[in-house]
Amino acid sequence: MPFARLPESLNQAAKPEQLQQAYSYAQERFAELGVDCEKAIEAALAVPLSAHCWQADDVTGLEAGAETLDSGGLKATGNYPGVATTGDQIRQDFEVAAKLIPGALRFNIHAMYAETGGRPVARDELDPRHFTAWVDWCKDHGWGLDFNPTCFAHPMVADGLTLSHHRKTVRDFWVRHCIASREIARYFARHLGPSVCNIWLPDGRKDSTVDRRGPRERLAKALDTVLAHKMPGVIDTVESKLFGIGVEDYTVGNHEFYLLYAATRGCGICFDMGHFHPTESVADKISATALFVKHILLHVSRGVRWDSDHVVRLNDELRALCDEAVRSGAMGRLLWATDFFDASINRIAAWVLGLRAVRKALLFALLEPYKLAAEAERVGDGAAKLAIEELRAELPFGAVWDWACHKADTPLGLAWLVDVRRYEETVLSQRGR
Ligand code: RNT
Ligand code: ZN
Repeated sequence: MPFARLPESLNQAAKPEQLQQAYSYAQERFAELGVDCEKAIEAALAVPLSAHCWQADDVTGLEAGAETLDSGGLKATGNYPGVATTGDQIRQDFEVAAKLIPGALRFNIHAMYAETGGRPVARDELDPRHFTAWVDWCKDHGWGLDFNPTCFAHPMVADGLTLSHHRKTVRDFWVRHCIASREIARYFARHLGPSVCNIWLPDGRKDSTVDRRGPRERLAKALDTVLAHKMPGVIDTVESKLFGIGVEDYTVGNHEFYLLYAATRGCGICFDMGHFHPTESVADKISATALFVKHILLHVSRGVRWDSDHVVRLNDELRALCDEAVRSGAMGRLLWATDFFDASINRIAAWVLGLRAVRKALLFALLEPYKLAAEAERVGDGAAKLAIEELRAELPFGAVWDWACHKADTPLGLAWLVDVRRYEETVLSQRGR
């Protein structure tokens, strides 16, 4: 695909003396405000970000005869060439991205990324053997591995319903699939350390739903069966949603349902940034929820007008989310995962952009002169608080970010794009589509 002209200097390594000088100046500026840049960098790089595998293949999965996303209310748009079509390709692609993203990583797969050697295996019969390649690969890289049952893109999604269906055979199938998924996550945990198993399902109705209670009652019961047994090392989370394509009127697992489910059952909750009303702030949910729920999984995403799953950028929402993550003191109980899928640009660039943006926002949050601002708020000096918060936009954040990238042995500025382009020319452009 066409490449825009970029400055030649991109290919050259950053000049260490210049970097060091800029960073020293930044350190002084932040220190005046009581902020330790070294500590902030260390803390920002240590937060494990779980990269979603489905950016590689537009949420297609590896199952023989895969169904389209239509049975799930999700939509990936675009047809940029070079889409990954095998597990090996997804892994190879992410290795390229991972080298360009500073800080700790994990990986996040769905049940539909099982590798069954071309033999169809029913989703309720999946087991750890179908995921050994993922585990070996993560072990090689020192990454944890997270999991998601795939309750969409499947013929057993009947009338748009899975765990909440009125027919027991449908419900039971998905209960078995979700239990199998937790077993798989337990196997990940055994080999790679704690594993998040996140349940999201598309259940809902298109129009003027009459029985809104029945499906919710059935979903609560089905989830209780799924979660009945303790799985050591597995962190169970449930993900709510406002609506999906084709199910605009009613979502069985809405926010209230899952928030209360998690609070009463003691499992974790997942907040996806695209799953709320466009002006509703996920950031503000953190400190409230963390009082009552142990684990909060964040699906970092970017909706444009709707739950469009655009590539994550360092925008106001992301900054607010990370600010609240740090300020709330709940960081140790937050789990970070990305969830977006853009098929219209180089997919590896999409990963790098999104994951770098999350890391950047975390660093930005950790560099907040929080103590000063909080003190101003406490004593009632609203003008000083505003002034301190406004100052954040003027501080030399870029120099600290550059230093963090340098420390983490990853490219600065636009330089990562050089590697992504080279890979597109040599590898992606050779793929069939
Ligand atoms: C769907 C949810 C869910 C999925 C992935 C593929 O709206 O956000 O998390 O995007 O599991
Ligand atoms: Zn999500």
